[in-house]
Amino acid sequence: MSNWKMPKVLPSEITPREVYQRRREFMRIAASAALAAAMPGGLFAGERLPNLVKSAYELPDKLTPVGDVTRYNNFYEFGTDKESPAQNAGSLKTRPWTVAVEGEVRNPKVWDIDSLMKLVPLEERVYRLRCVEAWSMVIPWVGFPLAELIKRAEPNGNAKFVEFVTLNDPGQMPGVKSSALDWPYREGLRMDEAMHPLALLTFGLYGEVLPNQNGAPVRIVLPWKYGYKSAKSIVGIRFVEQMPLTSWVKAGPGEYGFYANVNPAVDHPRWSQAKERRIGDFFKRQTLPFNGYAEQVAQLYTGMDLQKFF
Ligand SMILES: Nc1nc2c(c(=O)[nH]1)N[C@H]1C(S)=C(S)[C@@H](COP(=O)(O)O)O[C@H]1N2
Ligand SMILES: [Mo]
Repeated sequence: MSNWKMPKVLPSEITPREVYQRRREFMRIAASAALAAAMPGGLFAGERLPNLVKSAYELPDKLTPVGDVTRYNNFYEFGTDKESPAQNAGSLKTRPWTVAVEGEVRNPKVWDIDSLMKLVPLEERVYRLRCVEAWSMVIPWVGFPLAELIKRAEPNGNAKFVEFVTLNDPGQMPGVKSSALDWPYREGLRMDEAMHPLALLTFGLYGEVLPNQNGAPVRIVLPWKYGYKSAKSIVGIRFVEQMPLTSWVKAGPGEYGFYANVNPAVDHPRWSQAKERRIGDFFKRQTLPFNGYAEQVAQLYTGMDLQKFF
């Protein structure tokens, strides 16, 4: 190491600092993508999504490297360890795939996934994802507002909630043989939450189709809520009158609420929710109310006791 010399001209001296940093960020992402592609189990499908619309949603946060996004997951149908989904989700068959839109709507329809993806132009939006386990990531998701699909379904007056039902196939999903959760994994939203423009029906990340472990071929992303609300590998979207009993509420009603809005003031009974560790960071950071999206979504909850409706 002793004969190693500092290069005379640092890249930071010959390019504007911003360009240099952006290039470094790009190289870091490219490196982790290459690494992920080299890993077994098809970690990153590598299938580009065409004609992406650049979103108006900007975030100052640094992106989480794709290798972390695709190798540190929660997807209990493929095992409960963070590494299990990347190792086991290769067995998920994402074609043919349909999503049944049904219940209290004027236009029920079984959508083929490829038509659903073309409903409106796909957008890339960088959203934070905050898990209830107090880690977080920043991911460039690709999709369109769930509201676009809901509008076409024309919910009737009885539709007060939306329920998401996900695939439950023991042949493809080794984890559903265990009783870790009540399968199929179910999630839900109140109608006004589901119609919010930040609720994203998601088909990809980092410009490519969703890797299986991230919920291929279609999932929900709700950036102001804990990650468990963002149901993966959806096969049904049901409009219902009663608040759906979701898998996590059923598993532990004292620990997991229906609303699950990110709230540093309401602790999980077994740990604090005041701070989070951004994956890749050493130091923890303060968790923001509604995961930093309070300005956009807080008005959905005015008058509600958020200690009670957690
Ligand atoms: N079907 C299904 N969807 C799911 C889960 C799951 O176990 N099964 N886990 C949830 C949890 S707890 C989190 S934090 C996010 C994780 O998404 P990611 O692995 O893409 O980061 O997915 C959510 N969606
Ligand atoms: Mo989570």
